[in-house]
Amino acid sequence: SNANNSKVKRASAPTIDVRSGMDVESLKQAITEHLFYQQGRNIVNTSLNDLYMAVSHTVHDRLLQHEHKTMNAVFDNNNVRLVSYMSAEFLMGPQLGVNLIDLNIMAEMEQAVQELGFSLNTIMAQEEEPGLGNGGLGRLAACYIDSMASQQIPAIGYGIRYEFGIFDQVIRDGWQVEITDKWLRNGNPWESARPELAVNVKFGGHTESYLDSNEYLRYRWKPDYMVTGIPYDTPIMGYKVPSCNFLRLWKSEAEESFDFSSFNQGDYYKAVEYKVKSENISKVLYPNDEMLGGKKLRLKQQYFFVSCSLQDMMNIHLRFDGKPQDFHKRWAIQLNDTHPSVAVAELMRILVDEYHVDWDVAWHTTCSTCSYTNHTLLPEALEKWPVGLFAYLIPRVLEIIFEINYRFLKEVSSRFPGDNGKLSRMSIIDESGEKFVRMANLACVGCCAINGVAELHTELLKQQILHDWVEMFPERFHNVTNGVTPRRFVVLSNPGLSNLIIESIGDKWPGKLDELRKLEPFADDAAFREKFRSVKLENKKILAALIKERTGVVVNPSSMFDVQVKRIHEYKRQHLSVLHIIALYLRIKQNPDIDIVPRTFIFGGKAAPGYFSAKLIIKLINSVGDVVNNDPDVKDRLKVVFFPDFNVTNAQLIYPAADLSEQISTAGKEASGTGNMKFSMNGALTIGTLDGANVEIREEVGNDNFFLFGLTAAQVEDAKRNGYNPHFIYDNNEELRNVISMINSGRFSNGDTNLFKPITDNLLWHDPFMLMADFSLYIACQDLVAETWKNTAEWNRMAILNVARMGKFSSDRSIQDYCEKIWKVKPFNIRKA
Ligand code: AZC
Repeated sequence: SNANNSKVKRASAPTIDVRSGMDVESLKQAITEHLFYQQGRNIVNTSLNDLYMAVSHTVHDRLLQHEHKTMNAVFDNNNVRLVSYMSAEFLMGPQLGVNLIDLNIMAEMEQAVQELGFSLNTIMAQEEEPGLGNGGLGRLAACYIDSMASQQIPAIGYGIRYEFGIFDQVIRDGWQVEITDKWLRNGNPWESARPELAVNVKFGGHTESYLDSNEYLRYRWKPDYMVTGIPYDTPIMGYKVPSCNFLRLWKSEAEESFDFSSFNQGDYYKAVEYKVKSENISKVLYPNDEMLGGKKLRLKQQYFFVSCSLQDMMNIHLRFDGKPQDFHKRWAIQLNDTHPSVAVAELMRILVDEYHVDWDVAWHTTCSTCSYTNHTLLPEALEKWPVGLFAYLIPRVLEIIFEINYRFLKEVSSRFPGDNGKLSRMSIIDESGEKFVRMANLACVGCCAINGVAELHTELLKQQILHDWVEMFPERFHNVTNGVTPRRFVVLSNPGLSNLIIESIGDKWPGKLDELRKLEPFADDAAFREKFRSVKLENKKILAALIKERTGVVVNPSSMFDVQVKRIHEYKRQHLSVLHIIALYLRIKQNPDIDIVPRTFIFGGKAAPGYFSAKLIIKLINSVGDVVNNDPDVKDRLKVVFFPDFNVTNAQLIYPAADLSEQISTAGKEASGTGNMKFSMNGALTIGTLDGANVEIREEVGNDNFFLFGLTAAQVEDAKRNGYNPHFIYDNNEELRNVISMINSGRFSNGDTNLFKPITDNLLWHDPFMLMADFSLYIACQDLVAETWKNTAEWNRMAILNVARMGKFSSDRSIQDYCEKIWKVKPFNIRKA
């Protein structure tokens, strides 16, 4: 009755709540106050960045309220198992937009900002994204912490607060140039430092044994020096639920700012050097994707963040009144690839050395806590570290690894007597030459679950690199197919499509993506198809303007946008698409009046700074673009664009504007791919091989709605076994010969016939990724794509069906799989707690 009365009577202004109010007036007031009290500015003299900071702080306040309530509810409940997602990379992307969506205040904030005289889009564009990851692996971690919050799974993401994230890419004269990513330069409104939760990590020195008060033989580590880890927390809000988790990233600092002994001896430089050395650990993200570094600093980073995180988790566990050996009842750790796999040994060290838990009990605890996700079959990505480096940096951890290995190999010999091959393959130590610690083996020994990231990938893992492990521990193996968050990659990135879907089937789908099935009937509705087409066209116009601004190239928004964006790598075969472009160009040159579907080829992606071939592929794309884009015979029917600095911010503008998604890796090489999912969700059709998650995407959308080509993984292996001869294929395919000759003629390199030789020679004489074998199949499939494009109704029908059938690829589903198969964790509803 009271509520009824207030409805009728409320004539006066609503009460303003600056810290948590979600209405327009409260938001306006909060922004104005933050602007003044944190940035020292007024609305009339504010810079765009100050305004961005004030808006973000306003949102951050609201997140903190939810985080506080969530953590109180979780910590009040002694039976909750938490997930610890450990990852050296979190490719977060900009935070403001998704947080507004999760809090469900996008419209209110838009209005608040507008009434203050600004535009929310401009403010959002001001954000410098935290690019703390390389590619798929780091972005997956970001999608998963989003979905864990949305599924109300209590979880902490643990990683490194790199001062410099992935480099910014600029293109000069067609070549990639790397620029330092100073993402923190204008301040980061989303994080809070928690110096009171700092922990110390040991490095160097030696170990010694001693007898404890019960006369037990124990070991202790006398380090050379210690480094302090300071945690920085970022709230991770669930989508339209009250749960809010957080990401905890560690920054390294010197344990004391001065080493007084050195200082007293007059060696001031040495004292400061120690400070620099400590701070260097979290300085910069290594930019290698799918390539092991072998660098000392990289191993220090790994051990640093793993040790900080485990100590922090133990502190939390003890605060719950847990016993050290019950650690696994409190925590489920997911190791994102082998980068954090030293956790297996470090957790043993903490339990055995610091809490004096018996080895066997500690081993049970450790194995029950940890699980490992593998992300690649590429042999060059399997991490191994020289034993000498381990001994030098973390001697006690190496001793523990030796002990784990000794006990494990005894078990292998008793299970497979006389099988020495197995022993040497499964040993954590590679003793075939210089000795190495094999991180994947350490992970497989110490984890109760091991998973691949797509069905095909998991099968190939079991058949190939982890075959011995399946024989030993079949029950440990699982598949969890990757997923992506539709909040960021549809709702935020593609408002036009989102609104169209909401008009048609309601607004439940972003949190329950299977609902998209209800769109299926609309594929046959001409009026809907027309609206769908016009949303896509609007997105393409936005991207076209951006392309003009960033590259100077003018593209036609009604041409087919044929897009390949991902890290540049030979196995991903960006150069296969280049061969196709040149084939089309040749067709035009041979017959300028040929009827050809206008296409805009858009590439984007970074190459590892030391990866020569990948950088040359970037140069090739730009060089082909220079010729094709400016040849009057082409009459603007083909355009080639290299969109510089592909990152999450740019990705959000590219996926919604794509017509065709290129997923053309050599079958068996791409573990899953996740860009493939983002494209389909935004209504692009895929041209792809039977690789990674493409297989499952095709299964879901239907064979007729997917352009398949190329050898299968099994055929690739067969061809290799039977002596693959790329030159033979070249000799027998005229179009292919003409394409390669055109490159070698210097046509794309101002007459320089050597520039691209490394690429063409490699294709003709080695071709490890089988471009020659797939060339004619790819061209034929692209011709079919062009034919289909001519039938607009049919194309859009297929595209709508793609959107409608993408439910499986929400990261919410992936997280549900992890919870059921691996973590044995259930959603924790804080309202009911
Ligand atoms: C990637 C895989 O290449 C990609 O196929 C997969 O989708 C993604 O992980 C997420 O599982 N691997 C990496 O990015 N690997 C590294 C070391 O960066």
